[in-house]
Amino acid sequence: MNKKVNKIDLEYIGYSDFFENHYKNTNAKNQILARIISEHKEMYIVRNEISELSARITGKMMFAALSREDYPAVGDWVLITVLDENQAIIHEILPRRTVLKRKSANNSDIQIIASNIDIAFIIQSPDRDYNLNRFERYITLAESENIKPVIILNKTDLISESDLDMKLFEINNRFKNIDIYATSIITGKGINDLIKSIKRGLTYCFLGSSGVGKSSI
Ligand SMILES: Nc1nc2c(ncn2[C@@H]2O[C@H](COP(=O)(O)OP(=O)(O)OP(=O)(O)O)[C@@H](O)[C@H]2O)c(=O)[nH]1
Ligand SMILES: [Mg+2]
Repeated sequence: MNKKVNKIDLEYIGYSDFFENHYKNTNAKNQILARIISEHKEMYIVRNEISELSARITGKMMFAALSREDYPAVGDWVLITVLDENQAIIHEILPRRTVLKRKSANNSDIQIIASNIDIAFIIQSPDRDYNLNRFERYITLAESENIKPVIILNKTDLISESDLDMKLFEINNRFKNIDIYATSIITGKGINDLIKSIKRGLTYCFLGSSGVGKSSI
């Protein structure tokens, strides 16, 4: 699984003083830093300066875990030891700077959507349950965690100029200090502006219903 990756600095994938201050206080002998980039059944993919590895948590961590929040989540900075060129062991999760959570389907446990996010792109499209209250719920979720919300109205090719103007007016009017991008992957509208807004070293996520264009963008 050791995917060939370019050597990078940890800052490039979001490492900052916040994590460094915690890292300094761990007694991490022989353990190195990595970031969780995806989660599979009891297995994680972690990334550091030089590689991507599959990783599992230690038995100790598993037995000590009281809830979902004690397990690694996508976005976490963790301390690992490397077993071989493909595998690593996760020993510890550094404190999370921000956490996006939701109640799981059966309402009994908290699910972590992602951690250590700086900016949330909150995306809707006119053909998929477009609704200002939905923007509001996601904005509240982000802001409650000190994550900066940014609105994307995608698939602008599906509506007329005047309908678009009206929607942008009502979004602007309701969410006064929030940046808004009107995009279309068909015409390319707004995509360059969106890309230009993205800053190296910050972590972004997309929040929105199925089919609004998160993967496409
Ligand atoms: N007309 C139009 N279609 C779009 C646009 N962006 C995405 N689509 C289409 O909308 C459909 C859904 O897009 P996805 O990117 O898969 O949506 P998603 O938000 O990732 O959906 P989930 O992964 O199910 O959450 C696809 O068929 C895309 O081609 C757009 O700007 N205009
Ligand atoms: Mg998708």
